[in-house]
Amino acid sequence: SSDLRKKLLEVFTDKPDEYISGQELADRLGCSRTAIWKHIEEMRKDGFTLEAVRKKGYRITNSPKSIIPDEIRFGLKTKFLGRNIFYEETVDSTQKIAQKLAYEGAEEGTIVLAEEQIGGRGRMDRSWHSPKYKGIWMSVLLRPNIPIMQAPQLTLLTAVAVVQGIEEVTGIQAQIKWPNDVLINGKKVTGILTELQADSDRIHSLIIGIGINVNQHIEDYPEELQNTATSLFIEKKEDWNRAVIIQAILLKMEKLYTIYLENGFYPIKLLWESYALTIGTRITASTLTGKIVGKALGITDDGVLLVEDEQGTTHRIYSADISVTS
Ligand code: BTX
Repeated sequence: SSDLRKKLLEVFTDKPDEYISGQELADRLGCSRTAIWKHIEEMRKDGFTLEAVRKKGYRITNSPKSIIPDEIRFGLKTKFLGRNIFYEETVDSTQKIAQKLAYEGAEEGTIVLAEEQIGGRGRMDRSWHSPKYKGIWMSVLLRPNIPIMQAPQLTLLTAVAVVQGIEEVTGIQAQIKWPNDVLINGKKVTGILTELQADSDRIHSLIIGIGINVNQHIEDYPEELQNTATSLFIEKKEDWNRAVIIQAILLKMEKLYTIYLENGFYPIKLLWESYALTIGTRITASTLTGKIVGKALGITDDGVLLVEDEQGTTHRIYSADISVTS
């Protein structure tokens, strides 16, 4: 069926601005008009926009290289996550836009999407490479009624949703490196950055930034990232429809978030640990105050990483860069 898709696209590419009748498509592809109709519907689901005009035929008016809001809305199964979408082609950082929207009272579940970020941000003032049309650069606004201390739990929850969404769409099994990296074969495919606004000790809004490398080729990365970063394309040599991945992740995230609000962090924690690369292995945690080498035991309910050193002492790690030691 991907062969048929290819042929269909060739026919449409040959006559880019013309309508092509169902009969002509059927003749060129050697199949029935019903089969053509089925494939046209499939293309629509994959994010193509097709015009169908009686007596004239079909014409493609938009291909799925963009992630315009309608492309996300069409097929989105969530109740509130991603129901309110802000989209711009080029932005400084989707985080900044989401912060402004949050401040102005935007509803929970609002998302901000861009095709390209000029000033994409990571943690601790690091930058996030966000080239045009190649990835998912998204900020999600949540308003959970939880104490500030629990905010890291939502970062962990998001990592689980990303792993599940990627697996559902691509079949690729990604892993999580504490606290917020999603890796495939040891290379970074996703980074997550959580920022919050709070009064006294309650969270007012939580802005979860998710950067997913989707269709980059290795040469799309600056040299210094070529050995540490990967993309879904690089892993499977296939171009992916970003809208479908966004939809899958939003649905997973909404389900997990609902479980979280009803049952607390424990069920999320179990899932997180099942995807975690570092649990049970020997790691080096580089913190601001020094290095701790030992076995990663798991995470606490606050999302704190527990590491047992050679002497048998357990350390609580709040913030660090982790590398796997063998
Ligand atoms: P982090 O601080 O864990 O990772 C940032 C580091 O990762 C960089 O210093 C660099 O070494 C490496 N890096 C930069 N870009 C990429 C990339 N595309 N792929 C792999 N590695 C890279 C992770 O921070 C959090 C990133 C969140 C990005 C999202 S995108 C939507 C939202 N808007 C925004 O500005 N940030 C978030």
